[in-house]
Amino acid sequence: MIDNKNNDNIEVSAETTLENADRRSLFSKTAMLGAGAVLAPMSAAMFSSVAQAKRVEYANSPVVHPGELDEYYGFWSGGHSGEVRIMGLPSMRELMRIPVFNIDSATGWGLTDESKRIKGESAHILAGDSHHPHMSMTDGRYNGKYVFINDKANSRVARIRCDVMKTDKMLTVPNVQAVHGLRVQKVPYTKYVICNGEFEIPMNNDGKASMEDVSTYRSLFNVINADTMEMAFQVMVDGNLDNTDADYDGKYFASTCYNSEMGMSLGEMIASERDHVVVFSLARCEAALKAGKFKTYNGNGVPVLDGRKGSDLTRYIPVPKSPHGMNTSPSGKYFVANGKLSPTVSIIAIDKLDALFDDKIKPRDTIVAEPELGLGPLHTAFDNRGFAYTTLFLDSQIVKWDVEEAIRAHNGEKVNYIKQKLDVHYQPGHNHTSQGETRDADGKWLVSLCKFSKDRFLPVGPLRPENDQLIDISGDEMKLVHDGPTFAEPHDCMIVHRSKVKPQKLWTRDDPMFADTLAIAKADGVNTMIDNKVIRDGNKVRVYMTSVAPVYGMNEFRVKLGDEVTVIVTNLDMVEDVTHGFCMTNHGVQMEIGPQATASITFIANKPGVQWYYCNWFCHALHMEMRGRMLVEA
Ligand code: K7E
Ligand code: CUA
Repeated sequence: MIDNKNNDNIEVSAETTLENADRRSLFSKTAMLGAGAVLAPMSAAMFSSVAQAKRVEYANSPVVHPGELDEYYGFWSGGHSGEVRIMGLPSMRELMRIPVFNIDSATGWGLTDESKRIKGESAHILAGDSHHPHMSMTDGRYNGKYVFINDKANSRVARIRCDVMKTDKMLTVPNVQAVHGLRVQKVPYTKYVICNGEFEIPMNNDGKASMEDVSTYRSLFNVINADTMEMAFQVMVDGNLDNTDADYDGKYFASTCYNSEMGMSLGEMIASERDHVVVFSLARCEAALKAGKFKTYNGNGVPVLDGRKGSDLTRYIPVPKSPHGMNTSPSGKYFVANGKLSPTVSIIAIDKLDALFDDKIKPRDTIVAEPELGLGPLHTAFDNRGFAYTTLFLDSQIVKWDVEEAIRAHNGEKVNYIKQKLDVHYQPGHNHTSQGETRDADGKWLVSLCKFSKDRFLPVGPLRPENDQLIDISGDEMKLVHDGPTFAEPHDCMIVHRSKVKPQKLWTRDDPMFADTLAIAKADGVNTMIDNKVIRDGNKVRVYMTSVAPVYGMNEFRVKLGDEVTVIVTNLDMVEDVTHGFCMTNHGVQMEIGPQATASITFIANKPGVQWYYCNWFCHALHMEMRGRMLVEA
């Protein structure tokens, strides 16, 4: 828990606006030219030269004109909206929403048969809390295949296919509660997705084991096979787990722990001066797994390795109390644990971890600096010039600092490693640089995901948007260039150059997303590309229809009251962007059918009489006429 102690006393004067911030820097430059100039009234010519100077001052242009395309894809978590959003950068335009853990009436996500199959055992859960979207990598670089994201609320991890930008797998992680920090293995490729079980629970959490004896509670580190999206193994730890990241050698994962006390109340959780970072050796974990050195719990058969203190699978590095973010520098040299309650970050030298695991050095010997940055450091991002950018939640600032200089200062040299502090608005959580979690960090853009927007936008009632701010980091100084209101609550994001992502324009006819539906059609003897047919199977009715703008292949079909009706629509349009919908009026039935896709939805025909269905995705001048009747016999 962080006390927003400066919420109330933040003065939002004109000083904090972009224009005035620039004017402020202009004044200081003018002052260097001569004090007299500062006092002279500004002429129109001077103003226009200010505008000129401002234009050239941005090495990066944040302006994307109408019709122009952005240079980067941003993948934003939707927080407790449960979704993922695709942003264009630098325009900060929202390009698309990908429903994941939420339900979505536009696309039918969570309603269609296909999405329910993907959601599997958690299909009945209609809510989620997405935090950390991260793309699959090859050799420490984004490979454009998948984005993975966690659902803290329901302990799930989902995978999004980047060729179609749809969720294609979902897994409920067993034996844990609240899956929080999530990252991917970076090197040699994303074989594993790693994520943290945050809340501590009894290992056999069946209500029969003691629920009072807190010493039996555990948190688990979770390793998921990225390809199959099945559990590979879990590692039991001491303390709880918060955020995590992987190295660039394919050897180590590191996670922060804010509750080494295993406290059950706030006071207990923040009692000790130090918590820790736990480092996992992948090779040792895989060897233990192979050797069968694991147990299983709750009857699910998932192997759980013992990585508690004293185990050779892990090492515990004490750091100042209640660390939060964990970020690997793109040089591959450091893990940075962000202090949260401590004004410091702890820099762990990854090249010392071999010695630590061989017990040649002590855990604290891996810490090469613990620079003091400001109040409430939560997350750190990096550029390609050796600078790090850390969010200061309590100070409402981003601090830019030099990693190597911080290490030199730690070794006694007199260097000021802090380069700049930039006000952001307000209370930033995550930040992210363009490609900054990969070897391709390019030092162009930084996004600060601010939790509060307060006075930055027109008031919209007690519930306000968050504020995602775009900052140009390409020059010597960070420059705030854009305020972007967002709905609850992008925790984290990632920024990928557009050259890495190659989305399809149409669906492929045998796409795995609806392969099961096509198999059912085949068993019914239906060719979905041609046939418009009703198949009765007891009280189950399958209605197959095609769609070509602006008509369905079937104007009407007849069922009996109480039938379980599955409508399977195939969109025969081959034209980019001609998406059809299917909506059964008064039945809560809605879905999207993309060009060349097949989609299906199942419901009970529980209303007698004439029931109209219609296309709810605008597809044609005669889109209103794209409708038909379900005749329900009483
Ligand atoms: Cu810092 Cu869930 Cu990544 Cu939010 S966590 S800020
Ligand atoms: Cu088809 Cu609207």
